[in-house]
Amino acid sequence: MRFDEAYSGKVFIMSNPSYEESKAVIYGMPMDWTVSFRPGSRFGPARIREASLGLEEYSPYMDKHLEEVNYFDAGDIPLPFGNAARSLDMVEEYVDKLLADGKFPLGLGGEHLLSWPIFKAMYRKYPDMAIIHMDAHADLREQYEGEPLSHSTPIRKACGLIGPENVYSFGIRSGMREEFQYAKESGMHMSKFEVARPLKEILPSLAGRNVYVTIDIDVLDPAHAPGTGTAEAGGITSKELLEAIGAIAKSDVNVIGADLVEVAPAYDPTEQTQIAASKFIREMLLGWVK
Ligand SMILES: [Mn+2]
Repeated sequence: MRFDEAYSGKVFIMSNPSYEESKAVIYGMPMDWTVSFRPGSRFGPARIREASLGLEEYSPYMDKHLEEVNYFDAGDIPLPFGNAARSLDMVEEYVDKLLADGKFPLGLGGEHLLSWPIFKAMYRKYPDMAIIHMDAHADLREQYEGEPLSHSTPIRKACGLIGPENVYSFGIRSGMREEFQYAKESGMHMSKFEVARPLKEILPSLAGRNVYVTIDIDVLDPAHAPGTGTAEAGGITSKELLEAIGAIAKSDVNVIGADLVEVAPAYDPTEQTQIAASKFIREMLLGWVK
């Protein structure tokens, strides 16, 4: 006999073993090839799954139990080390398949550039989509040291793809002057420093819209999430991020998919970063998969 994999720490807690029956699919993207500072987020997905073992399956925030959501954990996409372009193609192809099968894609990073191929796949299916982005960094660079495939560029690429007026960034507290200028002039929305309050103000205007949500764990203060490559002082609490996830769940937006990126476990011997991340994933499953 084999013991229950749903409680093994190898898959996210309480995952359904059947892909076919699942509504949502958790998939890992173990890539950190383009990061500008400290690598290590390739180990994020595995550590988040492991940390999920410590979670309660019931959420008092959502008043829901994980058994009420049918999700499958696909494991990690076997991305080729060092080859960013081919890794991104593989992610795009994989998310295309999830969408063709009617699944809600829930991605675990890995670095933030991985959201770019996901945006492209989502946009093919949902040409009216908007993006909600929570992050310490604007990620609005066109390139980093001449390299357009960098984890500092995905939101700029998103603006080019779906139109800056459909991109909503929150919690931003770091970037080049040009990135903040672009945010001001392009017509995108950018809330600096805060997340929950401005998000709650914006959500009514997104009612009925298809919205993809990308969360960079470094939106949190390093006190709450030190395990990340480009930690940035002055961030929000994990309580505020939970509040933001809850506000989206209670709103009238239609969440079409999400990712949580940039967890780099090696910088956090207390493991609190992945423990917090696993809780955010639980809340996203309970609140956003309808
Ligand atoms: Mn980012």
